[in-house]
Amino acid sequence: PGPVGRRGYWRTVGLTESIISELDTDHHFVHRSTIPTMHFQDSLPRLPLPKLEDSVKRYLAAQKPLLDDDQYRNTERIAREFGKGVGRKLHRELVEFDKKNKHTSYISDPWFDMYLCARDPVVLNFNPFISLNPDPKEAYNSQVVRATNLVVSSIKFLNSLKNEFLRPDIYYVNPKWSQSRLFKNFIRLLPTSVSWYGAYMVNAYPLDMSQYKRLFNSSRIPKLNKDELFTDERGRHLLVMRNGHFYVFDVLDPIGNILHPSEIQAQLIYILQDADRLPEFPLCYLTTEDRNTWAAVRQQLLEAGNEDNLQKIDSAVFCLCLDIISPKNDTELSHCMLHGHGFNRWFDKSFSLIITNDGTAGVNFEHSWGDGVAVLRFVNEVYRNSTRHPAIVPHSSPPALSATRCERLEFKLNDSIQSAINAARMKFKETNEKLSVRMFEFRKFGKEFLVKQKLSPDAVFQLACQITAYRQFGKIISSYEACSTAAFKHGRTETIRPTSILTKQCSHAFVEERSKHSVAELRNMIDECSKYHRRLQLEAALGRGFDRHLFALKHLSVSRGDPMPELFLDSAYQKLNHIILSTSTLHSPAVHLGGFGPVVPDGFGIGYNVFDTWVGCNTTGYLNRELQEFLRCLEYSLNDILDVLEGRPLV
Ligand code: BUJ
Repeated sequence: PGPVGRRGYWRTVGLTESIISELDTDHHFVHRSTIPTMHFQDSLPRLPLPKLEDSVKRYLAAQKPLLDDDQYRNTERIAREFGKGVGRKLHRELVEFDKKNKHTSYISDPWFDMYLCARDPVVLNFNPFISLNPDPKEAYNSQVVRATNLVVSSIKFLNSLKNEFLRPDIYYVNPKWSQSRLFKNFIRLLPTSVSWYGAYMVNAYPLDMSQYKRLFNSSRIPKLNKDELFTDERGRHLLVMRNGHFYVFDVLDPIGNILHPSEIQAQLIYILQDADRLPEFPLCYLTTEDRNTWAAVRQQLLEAGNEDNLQKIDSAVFCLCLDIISPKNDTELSHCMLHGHGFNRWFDKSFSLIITNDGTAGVNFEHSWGDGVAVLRFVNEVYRNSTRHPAIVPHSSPPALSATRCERLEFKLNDSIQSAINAARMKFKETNEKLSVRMFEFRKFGKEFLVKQKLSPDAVFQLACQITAYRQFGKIISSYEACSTAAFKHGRTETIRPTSILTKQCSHAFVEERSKHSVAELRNMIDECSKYHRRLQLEAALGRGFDRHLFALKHLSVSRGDPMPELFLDSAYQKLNHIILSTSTLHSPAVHLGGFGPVVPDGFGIGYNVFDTWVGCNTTGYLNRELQEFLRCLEYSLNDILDVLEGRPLV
């Protein structure tokens, strides 16, 4: 798909500017930005390619705490040889490639490949979820009212995006500029080739918006060995799932008018009544399969005459899942949003908006096309719009349905497809039964306290995890914190490695040498860890990590069919990339919870946030006992840190 150009969508449907301006803002858009959505895209800075010697240095610094002296010496030798030999050659080629591809970043293609070539099921292994706070007005939280309002707001978001009315993502160092008319009007007049520099002059950093073109009307298509991403901007229909049945109806007319909200409500009510029982062979389970299995069955589905239906699923604006369950607590909610029962999700859809029976909403998203920044922006806007400008009010009565606009998709399933669905269902059930989800809350301090202590809240949480892992496993383990590189054109993410020599020393002191150090010494260790973590965070956000660079070099070597360089065969490299603690954080007034699965069978997935006055995390893992123990130790570590920060010795 081509990029969404200014007015691009409307031109494809043959609209003139005058008709567009007649579309009333409140009813069709989430807002109308002065600065066009894609205004900065042409002049965004490019993701820097670090110097090879810097990446080797950073790699070794991340390896050091994980290895004993002999192992480190060996890994150091291998890395240095790589830096002088084969790595240098690969790096030079990568630099050349990067120079010739100024429209993108060096990591974009390799990162798409990383996702699309992975053969594990997307559910649990890749798709994260973000769940929304309830609508503050109690009565707006019934399933149909919430679903209708969120669907309307989502389509307004889509309209805003397609018409370039959506405000560009900008990171403001000084947020006062975000409100300033002068700033917006000045920036708007700058040509797109220099607009980024205008923002930069006032310390505002526009972010890459390229991922948004795959937010709507998009699906991941399973293919043998490498999946594909599919987008059809012409799709005007919504896919609704209920009890494993598929329904589609148009939510937009050809000129971009949103179907009247009461009509949308009426369609949803019809669907709730119509889908009263599960189909015998719920097709959705196939999207929980490993990708090659699913690719083969999808081929059979096409051959059995289901092409039109699959096309409707893939091109739908997005997928709305109307669930029959009402989760009793956050753990159940997490299970529901992360994987559900499997029969009422199309996990390949770019995102699914899930509404439970009690009106709780969340988004489960496929990860290959984009990252948390884009999805969080979408969640924030639809939450805000649906709560401030709800399209329908509770108890509003929808028009009586004379003829339903919605089509139920009926699939032709032969014996072989039916047994594939049964097999997928069994596998899915087995895997899910093994997954534990555990919530954790620590109420004794939060961001406010830590900032007063001149510490980075994120660093303190990460340090607490390091101390915890050391206490639990008696050693340092490989850890990962996701960091966005959306400040660069086609940037994705970089890894922050929260393990360092400093966190190792600190963990050792907190676990093994509790009475050996004075409170002042311990406090000093925390300060040093915080400073170092801040530096790693900044470096990662500026594209100066080592993970993506080495990954791109490895990708280049593999794609050329070269023998694998020793660096990537080194068991220490593999250990570093066997991520036991996989962590990610986000903060937003719209978000209630978020989470993702562990990335290795013996690891934990840790979604966390340091709130103003408390610390919370939502953790997942296949090893239930270990996960429980981890959280018990985490509480211990946070209490220890609090003791030291308040001047009490460790006992
Ligand atoms: O690193 C990457 O390239 C992408 C990562 C991959 N991984 C998840 C494996 C780290 N993807 C993301 O980071 C996106 C994750 C989106 C969900 C984040 C959840 C954060 C939860 C915050 C709220 C927790 C509050 C708990 C309260 C009890």
